[in-house]
Amino acid sequence: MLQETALSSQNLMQLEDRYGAHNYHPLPVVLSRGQGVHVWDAEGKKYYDFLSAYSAVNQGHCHPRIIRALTEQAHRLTLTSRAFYNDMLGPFEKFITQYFGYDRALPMNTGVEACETAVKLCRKWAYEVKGIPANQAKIIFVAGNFWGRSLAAISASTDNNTTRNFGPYMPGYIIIPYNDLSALESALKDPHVAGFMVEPIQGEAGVFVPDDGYLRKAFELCRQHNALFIADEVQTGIARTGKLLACEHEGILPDILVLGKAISGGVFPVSAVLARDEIMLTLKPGQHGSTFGGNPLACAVAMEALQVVRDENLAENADKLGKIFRKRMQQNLVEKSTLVELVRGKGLLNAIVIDDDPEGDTAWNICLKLAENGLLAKPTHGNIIRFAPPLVMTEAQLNECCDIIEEAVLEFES
Ligand code: IF1
Repeated sequence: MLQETALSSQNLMQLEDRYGAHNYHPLPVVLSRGQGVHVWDAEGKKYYDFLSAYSAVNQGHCHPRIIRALTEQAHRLTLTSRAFYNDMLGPFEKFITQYFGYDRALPMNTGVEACETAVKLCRKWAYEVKGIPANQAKIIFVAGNFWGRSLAAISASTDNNTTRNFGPYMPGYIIIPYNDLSALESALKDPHVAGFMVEPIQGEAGVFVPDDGYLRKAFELCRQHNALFIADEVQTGIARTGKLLACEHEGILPDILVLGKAISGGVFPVSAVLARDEIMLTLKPGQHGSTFGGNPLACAVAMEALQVVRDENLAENADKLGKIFRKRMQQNLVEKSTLVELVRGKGLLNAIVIDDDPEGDTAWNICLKLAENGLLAKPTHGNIIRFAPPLVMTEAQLNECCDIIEEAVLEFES
């Protein structure tokens, strides 16, 4: 095994190509170390990370406090299953419910599992509390949503590449346009609707920020129609958008909150669903679970990772740096270059849109240039480049990164 670490980036990419499934198209960079806002490749070249593992490493790579919590717990107890109690789960559940203001938490592992848990909980509540007839419950989703790769998740997808040749799909879903309150209002008139699940800012779709007031009004419409408002904050949560939760920008607390990614600082897969008693207590023993969900290692890591977010004021930092980032991109790219159509986002979840077809390769080539110049970002949907650095970045670092981005993009100006 030791000799594997000595392989070149080229060799390592060949190994993945030869022995792995071809379900990804990564940038040709092989990472072997990370610390804070930086990662290093197999040859030792240093980069700023502007993806943060899709917002999982908000606290920065290998945060010393989180790694210490991980290793200390790993030496003591890692997994018991939920067949027995463990001495970390209760403290974690108390901690996370108080942290976010809910009655109860249900820990899972990945984001998709937590989202699916939310869908199951919503259906259970629909039958046992709202009184929808058996097997008739419907859940509303919006076009462009992304919540993972399971069959239940892709059944809600409107992206052909995600869904094609994986049918048949899960019934009981209604898909409406995003950021469209009248579509929501008419969909909610169906008395069999149990809930509405939404990302406060659509991540995978290309960092789409809805109109101010959309989430608040959607929440109120759900309340009026006795449907649950479910927020998928797997990507937007944990300080990414400049508040602990993106829903806080609109002063709402979702009926069901779904968290993943950065609740562990990206150290370990941890996800959770939070809800009030009335919803969560519809689940009885044997009706949901997971071997790894709520394991002591995950609990120790997540408590420390959430504490770091608070102690290091990461929400405030994301808010401050995000404003600087968008201002610079607006002034130095959108207004000066014909290539960049716009910049959008909240906090440190941002994207620029390149004036090119979605099939074009300008955004990809810009990302290759950025990598060469020491900054890692990834295009999405062909012509959108997402910029989401770890939230532990300093203002000086952010300005240096803006220099790198501006310089690289302007080279493509024809
Ligand atoms: C991949 C993008 C991000 C998510 C929201 C649930 C999940 C995700 C809002 C599921 C996951 C990922 C997964 C990752 C790529 C990615 C992504 F590229 F698709 F656009 F983040 F922006 N809800 N997002 O964004 O969480 O089960 O993956 O832990 O490679 O599929 P998971």
